[in-house]
Amino acid sequence: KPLAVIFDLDGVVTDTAHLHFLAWQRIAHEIGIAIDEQINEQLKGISRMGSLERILRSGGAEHRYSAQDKHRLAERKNAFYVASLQQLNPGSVLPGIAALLEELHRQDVRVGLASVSLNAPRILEALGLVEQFDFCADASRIQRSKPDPEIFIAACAGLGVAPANCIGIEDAQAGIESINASGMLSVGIGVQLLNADLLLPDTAQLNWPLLQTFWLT
Ligand code: B16
Ligand code: MG
Repeated sequence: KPLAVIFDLDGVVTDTAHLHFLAWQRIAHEIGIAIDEQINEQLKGISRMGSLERILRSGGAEHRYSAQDKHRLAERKNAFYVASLQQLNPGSVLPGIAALLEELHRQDVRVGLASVSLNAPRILEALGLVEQFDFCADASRIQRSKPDPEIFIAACAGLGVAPANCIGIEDAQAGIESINASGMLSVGIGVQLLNADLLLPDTAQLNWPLLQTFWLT
């Protein structure tokens, strides 16, 4: 029976969280809200508009902006963020990931992407990884963001593999909840995550023999 591994992007394949943070910090500064790396932790795996709402709430400013204002702020953040993506290159892939992707293909394990980022296609392009993914869930067609399982279920369906035969890899708590609710096995990257079926400190620990052992036990 076919098996698949489905990756989150930001925090698992590459570290774009810091670039998201710098772009949000610029927007927050412009509207007089101070944000720190701690709030950034809560924005991981959360959609663009969801992130803006949290930032506004943290500054007690959630009622100060109309829907149209919020739309403009989110677009402005994205323009800063997209400009910063020019820094990405194949060297920006996190440790262990490129080797794991190659090994999965050698083992005939299907490879999917479940990122809520609307910029995922251009990020994979910049990393030189487009060919390595058999199916990428289309974030623009996802109605409910992580922790809802929708995006991981869409990735399983696109790969043609039942969730019970898929492993999902995530660095965000919302992402682990999403994987668990989809019926897949969850691998968490980062020591503070709760409820992951397997927890690893960083991506350098990821390899096929380890995932295979985890799968079979
Ligand atoms: P965009 P992931 C997520 O990526 C990021 O973790 C999150 O911080 C970001 O707000 C979200 O993508 C949306 O990104 O503004 O580019 O559409 O972890 O799901 O790969
Ligand atoms: Mg992530």
